[in-house]
Amino acid sequence: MAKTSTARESAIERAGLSDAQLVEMLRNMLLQRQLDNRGFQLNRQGKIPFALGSEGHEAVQAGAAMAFVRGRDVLVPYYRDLGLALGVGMTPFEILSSLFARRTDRSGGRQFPNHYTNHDLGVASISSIIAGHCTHAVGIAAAFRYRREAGRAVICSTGEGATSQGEWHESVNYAAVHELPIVFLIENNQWAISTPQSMQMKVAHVTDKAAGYGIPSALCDGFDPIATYAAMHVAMERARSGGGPTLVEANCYRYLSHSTDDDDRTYRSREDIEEQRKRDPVPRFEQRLIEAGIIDAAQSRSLRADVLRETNEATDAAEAQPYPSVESLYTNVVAGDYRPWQD
Ligand SMILES: Cc1ncc(C[n+]2csc(CCOP(=O)(O)OP(=O)(O)O)c2C)c(N)n1
Repeated sequence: MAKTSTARESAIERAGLSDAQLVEMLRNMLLQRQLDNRGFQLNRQGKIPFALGSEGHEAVQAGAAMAFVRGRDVLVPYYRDLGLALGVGMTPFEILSSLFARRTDRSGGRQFPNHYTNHDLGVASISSIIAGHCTHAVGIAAAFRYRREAGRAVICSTGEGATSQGEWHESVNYAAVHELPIVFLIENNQWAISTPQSMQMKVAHVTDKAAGYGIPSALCDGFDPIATYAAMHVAMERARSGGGPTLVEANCYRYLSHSTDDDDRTYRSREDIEEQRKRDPVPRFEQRLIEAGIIDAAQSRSLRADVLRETNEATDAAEAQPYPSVESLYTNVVAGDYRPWQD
């Protein structure tokens, strides 16, 4: 028998999210997992040079994306933000065009893989320099303030390793002093390539650093998309309403190697990964929605099939696109016809 909406309300702590939004978050997580694995598969098939893995970050990113208001907010992501990019409206075709380095990529097929961007959706281009993008994010938040564009906020995401970088500290400090509308989202997956958190900082949590800048912080369970959404929603509303920046730390785990170029067997044990796998956010959230009666097992199977079909179609479509033309080599590199190396 179908559960009543009252039964459903009590069956899941939903932070004000509707059934449709909860299912949208699950779909994002399933799509993220599928596309993420596709990147590694294509690399092993020799079809693309490189891919990064965001497996284990699905709940953080699906939750954070739900707190983003399209057409108003700006996302300044980092390279592991596949789910955030998808969650704010980027398509699998755009992501795969980037992985295949095809002309249809938003950067014309000339950016590094996983460096998503979409000006129309408010997704800033990624900086490969760890924490370098935090200064861009703060600049955007400062522009909102300067132009008196109230009700807009910036999400600036990084891993926990990035919080050791000078630019990160300068950015958080500047945003704090000027009370800028920005949320610093830390996706703490415990590793910065081969460096564990214990070798990265002396404090137990990145949120412990917030006091040094005089800003509020929230530590949330990054294996739970609803918990991440709740923390991000409060922080984004604070930023949009003139309350200044917040530091949100979401604990998660990186199940795959740092990238297709990294062999994580050299620095962490298989047992550690197996242990963390027990908390895998994707099947866990799927099960929660089934138990709460929000979807049934058949709907969950059909969501998975749909996501696989969408990924396959996008893969074929992106692979069929042409590479950038040789003539476009200098486009967006230097202005006009100016060639500094020829003068
Ligand atoms: C300034 C700088 N130093 C080093 C690197 C090489 N590098 C790329 S990713 C990375 C690890 C970053 O770890 P973290 O911020 O925790 O994010 P994660 O990759 O774990 O999601 C490093 C050191 C870089 N890109 N930029």
